[in-house]
Amino acid sequence: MKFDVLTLFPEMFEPIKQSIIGKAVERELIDINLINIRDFSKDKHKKVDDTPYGGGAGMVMRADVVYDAYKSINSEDAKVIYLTPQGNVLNQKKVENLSKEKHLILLCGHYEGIDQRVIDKIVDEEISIGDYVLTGGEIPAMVLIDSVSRYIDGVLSEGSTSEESFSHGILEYPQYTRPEIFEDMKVPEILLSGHHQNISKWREEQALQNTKLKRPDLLNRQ
Ligand code: 58G
Repeated sequence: MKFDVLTLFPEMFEPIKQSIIGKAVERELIDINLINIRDFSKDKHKKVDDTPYGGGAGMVMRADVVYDAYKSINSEDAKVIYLTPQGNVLNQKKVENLSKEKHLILLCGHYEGIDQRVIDKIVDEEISIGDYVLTGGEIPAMVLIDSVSRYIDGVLSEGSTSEESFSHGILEYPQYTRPEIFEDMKVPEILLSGHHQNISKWREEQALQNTKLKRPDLLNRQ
């Protein structure tokens, strides 16, 4: 999977080069290419934004600069996504479907957003990571890269995405590891029994109870 990211702040993507995603990049399972939109400003002051037509607060990213940055990418067979609070809200099903694409171009806005004309011209889908406003699309882009990359073959250990929370539409069962006793609290006896059938049954019950308690809304969905 290739991710091209159009952003004014490529340095913001340093954290995603850590841990599991960093390893996946090293192993060439995924490729994350950062394009600095500012490099495409023709202005001597490298300006990328301007005041909104019609008035109002803040600055708007210029259509021509964003378009020139986009045109520097080979976008054949790429899906272009604009991260915006106005987009379709991301969920696990959507993440799984996006992981089937070969090439995603992620457009990150800042300030009051991007001139609508370039959005209309190049964007295939608008996606939001939840109903709140952020200062930029960079964190949502990282959320998308992280969640989608987990579905790329080889990124996680075998079975990690099919077994997990949300793939069955309910929450996870609780996990325990050593020590067997922590601050007077014992690990549930059944997990030490070695009886795999009973353990599976217990975990299913725990997952269902957990969901009823914490996210009852997930159980009333079709
Ligand atoms: C209104 C406000 C429209 C994604 C800001 C457009 C991006 C939240 C999300 C914007 C974002 C989300 C400018 C800053 C998009 C632009 C960006 N905020 N919920 N902010 O996924």
